[in-house]
This record gives sequence, C-alpha cells and structure tokens, in this order.
Amino acid sequence: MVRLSRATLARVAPEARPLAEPRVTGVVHLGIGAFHRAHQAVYTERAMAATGDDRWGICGASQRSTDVADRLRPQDCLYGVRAGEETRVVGSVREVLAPDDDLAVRLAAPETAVVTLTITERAYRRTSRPGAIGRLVSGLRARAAADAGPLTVISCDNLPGNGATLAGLVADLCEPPLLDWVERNVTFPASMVDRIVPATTQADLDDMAARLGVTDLGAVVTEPFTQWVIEDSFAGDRPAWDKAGALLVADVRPYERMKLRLLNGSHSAIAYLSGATYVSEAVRDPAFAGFLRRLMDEDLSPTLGGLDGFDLAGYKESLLARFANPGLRHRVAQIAVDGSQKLPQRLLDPARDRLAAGHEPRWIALAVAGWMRHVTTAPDLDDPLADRLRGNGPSSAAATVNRLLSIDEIFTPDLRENETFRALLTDSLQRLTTRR
Ligand code: CS2
Repeated sequence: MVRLSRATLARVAPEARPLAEPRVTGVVHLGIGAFHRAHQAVYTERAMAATGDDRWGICGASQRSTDVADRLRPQDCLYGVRAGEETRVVGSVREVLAPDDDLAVRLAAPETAVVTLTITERAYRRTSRPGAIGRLVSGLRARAAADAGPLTVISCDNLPGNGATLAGLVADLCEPPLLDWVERNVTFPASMVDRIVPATTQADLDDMAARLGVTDLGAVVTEPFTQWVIEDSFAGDRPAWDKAGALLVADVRPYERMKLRLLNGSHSAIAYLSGATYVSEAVRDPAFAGFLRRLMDEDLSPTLGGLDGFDLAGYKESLLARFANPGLRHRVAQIAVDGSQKLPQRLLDPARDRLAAGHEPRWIALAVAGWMRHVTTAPDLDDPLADRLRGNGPSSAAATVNRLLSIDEIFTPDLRENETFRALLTDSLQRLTTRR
C-alpha cells in the first residue's frame, strides 16, 4: 500500500482530507507525541479552517528520539486521527524537528507567535531543566537577539498552575538582560488540556491504513471528547482557537483542579489499584466503579471550588463513561509511569485539603497505598525517582510507608507528619499486600 503524503492524498476519501493547508509556520510545539497530534494540532487546524487564516502551521519538536520525525517526514507531516468512528487526516503540522535539529532558529522567526509544550510532568523537575526547558530558553535568547517580537508560551502539561510554573523555571535559567526581555515580551498563560490518547499500536496503524487506503505511520487513536481551557493572556497574535472549541478564560484554576483531581486522580487510582490491563476493563467491574465513585464523591469533589453552576455530577458520570469506552485500548501501565511526578497534584493536594477540613481521605489513601505497592513491587519501574522508590527488598507496611513518606520531592512536611494520613496509608497498604 502507498504511504500517506500530499501526493497520495487524492486516494483518501474527500471527507477525511485535511481541513486546512497552512502556508506559514506560526506555532512551535515542544514534545510532538500522540497527545499533541490528537489535541492542540487538531484545534489549530480547525481554527485555520474556521477563519481561513493560514499562518498557523506547526513546527513540532521531539525531545528524546527521532521516531516521530522518521514517521512523519516521509508523509509531509500528514497523519490520521481517529476519534470514535470519525477518521480524518490532519494538516496543521508542517515540520518535525528531531532532538538534534535547530529549534532556536524557529523560535527566533518573527512569524512564530506561539509556543506550546507537552513535555510531561517530569520535564518540570528542577533537575530536568537542561532538557526541553533549556531548549526553550536557548530559543528565547535567539529570539531576543533577533528582536523578533512578542511570544506566547503555553504549557499543556497536567500540572497545577502550569503557566506560572514554566515561567518560574524559565526565569531561573535567564541572565538579567534576557530576563528583562522575557518579562517585556513573553507571556505564559496557564492551560487545561483534556483528551484521552492511548499509545498507538500496530493494530491501530493497520486499522488506519484500512480506513484511509494509504499507510500512515503517524496515526493516532483517541476519544471523541476534547477540551482545552486557556488563560486569555496572549503576548501577540494567536490562532483562533476559540473558533475551534477552546475556551479562553480569565482564570483556568477551577477547571484545572477539577480535571487534575477527578480525571487524572481517578486514572492514577485505576493504574495502581485495579489490576486490569485496560482502563475500560477496570471500570466495567461494578465494585471498582463503585470505589471510583466514592473516591470522587467523598474525597475529591469536596476539594473543588469556583465551579458555581457547573454540573459536577454530570462531569463525574461523563468521566466514568469516557473511561468505559470499549473503543479505547488505554493501558493502565501507560498511566502508571512517573507516579512520583503525578501523585502530588492528583491525589496528595486533595488529601491535604480533606485533612485540613477534618476529614479522613480514606479512598485517596487507598490509591496512594496502591502506588506504594506498585513502586516497591513493579519489576520495571518507570519513574525518575525509581532508585529511591524501590527500596531494598521486603519490609513491613509501616516501614514502607515511613520510608516513602520521607521523600520530600513527593510528600510535603505537613502530610508526612500527619498521623491520620500515615495510619490510613499503613492500614491500606497492609490490606493490599495481605490480600494478594
Ligand atoms: C493520564 C493522562 O497518563 C496519564 O497520566 O492520566 O494522560 C490523561 O489520559 C489525560 O490527561 C487526559 O486528558
């Protein structure tokens, strides 16, 4: 079968062809994985289609491997997205840079007005800054030198206050004249992104080829649902994302907290407690779905505020329905990765809120204990703190809880010293380990 490309696009059904063909690269994206291709790239294409403004082609950069560049370059950066039964080739990506390619030159180009990032939680650790954030700062330095104009830099990672966090890490790496320039020319809006995007499998590629009639090695499978809430603080021009379904708001925090805690918190609980291979399998078990409901209703929802008039009950039901989607082969192992970087905002912040309000967050404690069991027993633990998490062989539940609670990159002193939380964790871990 021939490969997807501009030249072979005529073989693709008209309704599955790209909505837009950008003429200029106006967006640079760091971390061009499946999530970006199924989320921001789709919004950007829709924005161009809605307005006819074709200046928003994307230059996507990979951080660690040449894999995406190798897959997309022979396809003129075209790739298919299947969401439910709808399949379409997306045309917003114009260029893919491999880790060693020159990103700074793109960031210094005057037509670049927006940078988006999906570099995962671990890239925001202070010790990770030579990575993606270091590359971003080199680009900002080149842009300042070229006096190429204002720039909006949007973190699309699942962290609370992702914009301010990124701004802080960038500032730490800037020398004073550059820092001045950044303060005058660059904004870092916060954003909340949501779309479940499982890692693409060979079966997905085969299915995409059957649907498109051409081979597509960059294909992504996702769910119909998609959401993007962006803080409306742009330094200059931007794609008309608001015309493509994104919500531009003054304060992202209520959305971000709701999503990080209810969706991502539940995801992590599924990853560490369900024992299932796929998310959908876990939530089809009525007992496990019952646990998720109680986790959300009793421990997570009470910590959410600023959502007046929002249908929280409906949101929670929709999450369970999204998790149950049998068309998504979403492996729990994909979610279990990098727990040390995910737990604080997903489960520990709400635990702290509940404890401060005088309640026992027992369902959160059970999920955190599930993570403790995972990090001490998983044969191939994938986490930047793996060496410290693993421990040295079998130990009592109390000893494991004490040892892990002492890791201050994960647990703040107030949680570590909270006897109620410690007891809940020890009791839960005890029960989880004797049950097996
Ligand atoms: C997941 C997220 O892998 C994970 O940690 O919880 O990637 C989740 O699927 C997305 O945030 C959904 O928007």
